Amino acid sequence: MEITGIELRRIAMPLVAPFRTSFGTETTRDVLLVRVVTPEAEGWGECVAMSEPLYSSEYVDAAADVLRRFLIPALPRELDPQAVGPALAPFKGHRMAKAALEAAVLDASLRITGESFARYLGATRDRVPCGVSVGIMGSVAELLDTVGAYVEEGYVRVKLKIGPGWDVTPVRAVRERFGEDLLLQVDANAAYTLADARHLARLDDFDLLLIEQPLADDDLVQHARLARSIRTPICLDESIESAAHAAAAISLGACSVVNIKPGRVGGYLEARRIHDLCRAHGVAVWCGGMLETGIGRAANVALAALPGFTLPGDTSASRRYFHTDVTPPFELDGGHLDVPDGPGLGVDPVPDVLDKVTTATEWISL
Ligand code: OSB
Ligand code: MG
Repeated sequence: MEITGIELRRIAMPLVAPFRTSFGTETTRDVLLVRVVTPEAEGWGECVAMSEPLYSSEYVDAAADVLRRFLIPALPRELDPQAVGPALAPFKGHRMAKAALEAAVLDASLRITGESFARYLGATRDRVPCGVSVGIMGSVAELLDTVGAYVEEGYVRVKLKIGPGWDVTPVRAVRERFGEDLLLQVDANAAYTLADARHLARLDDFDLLLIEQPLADDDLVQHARLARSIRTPICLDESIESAAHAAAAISLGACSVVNIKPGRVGGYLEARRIHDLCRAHGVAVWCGGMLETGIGRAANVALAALPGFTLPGDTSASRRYFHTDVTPPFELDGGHLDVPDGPGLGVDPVPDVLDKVTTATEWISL
């Protein structure tokens, strides 16, 4: 099956509430969607790059640029998901852009063969337990209200965003209010240095599942040192951009858990390789999120259904992010999301909704 063309579509999705991390505040999710068109089916991919290069070096305008200038021209015309990674490999980095293109090819191809993402990737479950990522708030009172509402909705695990000045106090308050049974973890988004090791060790009192990315992205050796000086397990997010990075982190002892985000690592196939590697080494993984719309969420939920995903992910329901999602909403049922089982992503964008949020489209003929 030949690809006839590719659409780059930019959408603006207002968030239900601002999302604050140690690196910035997001109020509208600026998303690049990739649509691969063939005579028989089309496929969608969501690029998880954010509007500014604060989480990683990628950002939406750069992703669109590298896609139109380099990645799309290098894409094999024949629709073959396995061929995408090798064809794009000569171009360094830009993993989020590559991941979106590969996901769209994969979706189109699976819609033709009738297989779901979950089945193709090797999922072993039909529903996945869901956690929620809670941003930095203006006050502890506001945080407790927000966490309380999520617990009420059924989320089985809570992740608190932390940073210098917002760590021990909010974590203690949440632990005291919601009790020792709440599955609780924190995410620093690289906001600390090894000089903060003694301070971070204070979090050991709160029986956290893990601390995510305490130190800088390129500090694997320092993460290994930190891992030896605190009891809380270290999970890496930003540091792991490939299976090779995961292998290095594991052999250094830099982490005992990995947050897998398909966009960050260049796609669902590389994400599966990281899953396989971690599973073989007894390293737990869970599926991270980048405030995706229903398009990216559908694929993430499929990935999260693989057997090595032994911890609840940041795969929250649509309403945690948006009043109106671009697909039919993902809804929590007893703290779980159902894994789509239709062909490809198993969900379709709703044309009217999509048109309303679209800010630009660009058609590239192949
Ligand atoms: O570090 O995991 C992160 C969102 C945007 C960028 C980075 C991160 C996050 C989240 C939210 O924590 C996860 C989600 O609910 O999608
Ligand atoms: Mg993170």
